Amino acid sequence: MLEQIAEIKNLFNKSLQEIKTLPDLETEKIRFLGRKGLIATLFETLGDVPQDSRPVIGQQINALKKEIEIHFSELKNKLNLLTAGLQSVDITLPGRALPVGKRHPLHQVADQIKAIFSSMGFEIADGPEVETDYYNFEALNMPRTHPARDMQDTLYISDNLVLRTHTSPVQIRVMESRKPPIRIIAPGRVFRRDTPDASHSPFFHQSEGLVVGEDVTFADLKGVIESFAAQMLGREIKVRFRPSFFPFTEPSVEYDFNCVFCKGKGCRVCKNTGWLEISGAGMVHPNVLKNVGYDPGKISGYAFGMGIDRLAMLKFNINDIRILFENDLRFINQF
Ligand code: 2NM
Repeated sequence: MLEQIAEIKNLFNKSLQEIKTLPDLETEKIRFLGRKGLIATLFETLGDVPQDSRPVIGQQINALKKEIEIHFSELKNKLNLLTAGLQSVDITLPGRALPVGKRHPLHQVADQIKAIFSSMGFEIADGPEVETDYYNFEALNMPRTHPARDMQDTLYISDNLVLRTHTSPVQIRVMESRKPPIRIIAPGRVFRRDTPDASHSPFFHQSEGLVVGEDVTFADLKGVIESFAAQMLGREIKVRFRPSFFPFTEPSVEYDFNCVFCKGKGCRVCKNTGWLEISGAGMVHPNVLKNVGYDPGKISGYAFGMGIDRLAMLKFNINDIRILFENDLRFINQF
């Protein structure tokens, strides 16, 4: 009799391993606990057991019955959850990666410019894209007769309002609102009346810089531009300054970096000169300082421009400015 009990216990343990679905469970439940099931049969044979050992054997059969009932009941709960789809997820599997957007290449370059100048103590300034004639031209010593003010080059909103052609108006607004010392860069979108082609777009991005205070010199400007070039494009990049003219700076320069493609040896991109034109810079014109209420006898300053699109094109070897603005994912996903 004890052997029979042990055998049914074994059968039950095997059965537990094999039950995978609720119908399996029902079948097995009937096999063990049904009216004509294995446990019922055990109870029936209890009559053949000698009288004095019946209570002990009976207890053992009852204990096995309880055990089987508890296990079946637990298994039933588990299978119910599985069919409800709850624990059907294997929580040990690694999660599915969510598609995450990326910074546009222009933003990556703008972020880098901001980080480099921030590390040199510059603040980031911004201002409106629609500007008055005064902030975009007049305050910058660009008289009414200046060719840049021609309808051919500037997008006019009305007689007095333009889409800013540079971010210099931001610098004027900051100078008007504070006393020196000032050290800012003004990154942002600017607009020109141009027909798009590989090197022209009616809007593009600039980051101009401005430092004003007592004893600010042209040497400071050179040092800051050189440090920027080294951090942006590498230590080996040299900087060259050439005399130029802007109405808002005197003296004015244009500055070039060593060609990033041939490192100055000469190649197709730099037309064998070894140099790439970057932008312009200079000492802020005394008239501009006067316009914002500074005394040019006490205060001096330098300003510089830089094209964010142009730097992005150099950095990522892009030969057409228009693809920066088309938002074609086949292009953007490469960065
Ligand atoms: C350039 C080149 C040279 C410039 C000047 C000023 C201001 F407001 F201080 F007068 N802001 N930016 C400047 C000077 C910009 O871009 C090619």
